[in-house]
Amino acid sequence: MRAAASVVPSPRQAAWLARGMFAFVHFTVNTYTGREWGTGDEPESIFNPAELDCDEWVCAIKAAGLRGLILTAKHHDGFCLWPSAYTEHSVKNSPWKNGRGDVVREAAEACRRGGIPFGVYLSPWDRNSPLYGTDAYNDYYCNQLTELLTGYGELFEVWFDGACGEGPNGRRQVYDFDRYIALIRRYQPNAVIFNDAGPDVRWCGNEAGQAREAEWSVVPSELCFRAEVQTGPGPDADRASLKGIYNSDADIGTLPQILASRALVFAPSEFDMSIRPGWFYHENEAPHPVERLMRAYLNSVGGGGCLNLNIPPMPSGRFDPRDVARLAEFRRALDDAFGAPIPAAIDRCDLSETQCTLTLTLPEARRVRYLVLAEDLSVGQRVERFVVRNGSRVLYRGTTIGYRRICPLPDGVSCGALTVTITAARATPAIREAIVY
Ligand code: FUL
Repeated sequence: MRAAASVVPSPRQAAWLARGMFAFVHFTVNTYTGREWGTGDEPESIFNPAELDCDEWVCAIKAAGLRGLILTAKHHDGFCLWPSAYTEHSVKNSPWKNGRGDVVREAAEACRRGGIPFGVYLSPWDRNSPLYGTDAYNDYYCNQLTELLTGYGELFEVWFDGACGEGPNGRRQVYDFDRYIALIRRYQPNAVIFNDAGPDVRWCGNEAGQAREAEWSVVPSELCFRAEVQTGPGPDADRASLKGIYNSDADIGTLPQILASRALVFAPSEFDMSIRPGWFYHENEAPHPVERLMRAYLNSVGGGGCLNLNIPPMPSGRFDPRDVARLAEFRRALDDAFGAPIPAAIDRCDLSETQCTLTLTLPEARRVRYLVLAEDLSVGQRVERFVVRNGSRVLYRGTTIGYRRICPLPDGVSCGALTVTITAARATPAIREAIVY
């Protein structure tokens, strides 16, 4: 338990957590065919974003409060949005800018101008490369990764899709993730790496912005086996086996698992979802209502992870005005909810080594909507259970806090004081923030 309570984020993970939310941009030949997964034999001639304006992307993204952009430099269809030297299947053989365009460069530069960090998605699954399914494909992939890691300035995240389907010759590939990761550490030591198995950031397990009840950032190494091990085996490790545990399981990082694990790692959740039903642009799809985006925010950022919200460009290369309007509306909803904290005096009373009560006294009785709690993760994630009350009325019951927990309070509740009682923790709770809205 003590060991579990002292597993901590790396500096790059801590910086990533502080980002809160950022944008995904899914763009490739699918934008022109209407598919979600390209087949790999799309002609390069269909890619022609005549009105591409990445400054407009960045502007819409920033207006929503998103702090970063991850571009699909290559999706499963294998088409490269930059003129890779290792394939002909790229922008260089498209009519766009007479084959002299580079979407990755334009996006990276627009991010730099706009002051937000840039990241890349490079699909390991490649339905175009004739090398796919052979050892030579890993060289090909590493060459492309190196082009991206060395040619476009600093990257804040590299996104490894776990999808592993068949290539053009019907074969599957054994991905050499250790080699890919070593390249990233060498050229972009500050970038976090997203993958099902870590090392830095794990998939939340769904594409709907849904958090589990307890969203631990401290998880068994059996789940994120590429992350750095920080403890020895739990007391039940010899009797139990966590083989087969996966990101979409309901239970991740709870006590029985911690006790049964071989070792623990720090790997927070990334919640990837699209503003629309599809990851790629389809004209007949509409953006989700703002309530759905808010719900995803409360679950993800409010569940101790980061939200990665996809906005797919249209064939012209621009964002759909409906998406831009929805992003602005999302920002207004966030400002309305979290724009004005109510100053509160905080009193802490320790009940035992692992239990305490925080009393938050407001200047006067006010209508409150949210309580936001945060742990000091530099000493480890500790809180397992807590309850929020106004007098004797229970307003919220929670499990983990982690980097941040947003507690929505019952509609219209008015109070002059709130108490937060931490009823179970793995060590003395270290609360960094308790803010009322
Ligand atoms: C999945 C892919 O298959 C989807 O097309 C999309 O890129 C999503 C973010 O990841 O694994």
